Amino acid sequence: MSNQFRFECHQHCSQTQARVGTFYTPHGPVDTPRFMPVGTLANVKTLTPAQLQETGAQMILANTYHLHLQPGESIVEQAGGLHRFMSWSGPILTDSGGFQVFSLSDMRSIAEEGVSFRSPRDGQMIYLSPETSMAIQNALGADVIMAFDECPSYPASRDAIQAATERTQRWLARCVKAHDRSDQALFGIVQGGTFADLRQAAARSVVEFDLPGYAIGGVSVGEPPELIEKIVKVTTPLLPVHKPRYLMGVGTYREMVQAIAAGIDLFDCVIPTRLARHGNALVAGERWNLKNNRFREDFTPLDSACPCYTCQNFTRAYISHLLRSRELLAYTLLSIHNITELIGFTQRIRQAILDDQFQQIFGTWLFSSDTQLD
Ligand code: PRF
Ligand code: ZN
Repeated sequence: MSNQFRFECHQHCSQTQARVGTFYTPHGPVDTPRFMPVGTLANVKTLTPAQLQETGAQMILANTYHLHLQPGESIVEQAGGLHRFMSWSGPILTDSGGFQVFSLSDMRSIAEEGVSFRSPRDGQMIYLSPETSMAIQNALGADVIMAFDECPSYPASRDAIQAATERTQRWLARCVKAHDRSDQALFGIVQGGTFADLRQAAARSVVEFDLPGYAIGGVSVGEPPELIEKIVKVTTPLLPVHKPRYLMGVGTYREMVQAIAAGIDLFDCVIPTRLARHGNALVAGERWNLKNNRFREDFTPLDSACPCYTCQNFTRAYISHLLRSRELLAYTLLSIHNITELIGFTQRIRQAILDDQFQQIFGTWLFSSDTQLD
């Protein structure tokens, strides 16, 4: 298994902890650092796999929580697994359901054994635990599966964060035991809130499981954004150099640059597709709403430097017209651009690290604030 999921480090930045690598999976390599688009319900909203591939996407995400509720993992398994079900031949990662249960459901109970909640879909009671999450993810068949964790909300008391972090550790031991497929890589998740010592204790114990990759969870949950960098910086030095590192749920420009400088390799975020559904394009580091009057007669591409299908073929005026007319093509065109833009951003960072120009080119994003961790 270690060979199937090896992570090769090609280059280290001479001024930061940034690195360039390749993470190998049974469905192909992932060149890092890299942004991963989110395909919650076995599709990246409004895109066909061919369109998605053209954005530069390599590994994409899907969600245990959503797929368990609908259509249920047995249907995906009968289809031959997620790759065949959704016709995506590249690498796939499934999140464990932990985070989604805590953020999306009407909770019934959280106990040592697992979590019970009411399905927002039909009110049915659902139970998730380390064992059921592993069984579901084994059935879905993604290349990378995530440990079932407890992501504490922000703010919470130190005692509450410590309890959730320690439970996440005990749950990891159960995940490792229950995980049943050697062709799937199980990643552990470091929790610990904004407490440096809890993060470090969690990192030390997660690493003891000698897993094929590690994630940092529990960030971007409402804390001041400048704390993300601090959390990452106290955690990555304790993670092995030769394993991929994934910062969960982060995908804004500044946070990605800062996390890459601290040694993170993988990111995911719903931002590009969610912004698209609200009529927004990511251009020049800004969010533009294409419904705005100023675009009605603007016959230039969204971003004339962008290689995406949208920018090569359509104008701002056309996209503005589609949005005003509520035409569905608008969302496809904006999603293509936004995903291409964020993946391209991480690809430009990758090239800059290879050329040892990372600090020089992206240094303006690397301001450090004075806010301290607890
Ligand atoms: N845990 C899991 N998935 C996640 C998170 C987490 O803490 C986050 C936090 N930003 C996003 N997705 N399992
Ligand atoms: Zn574009």
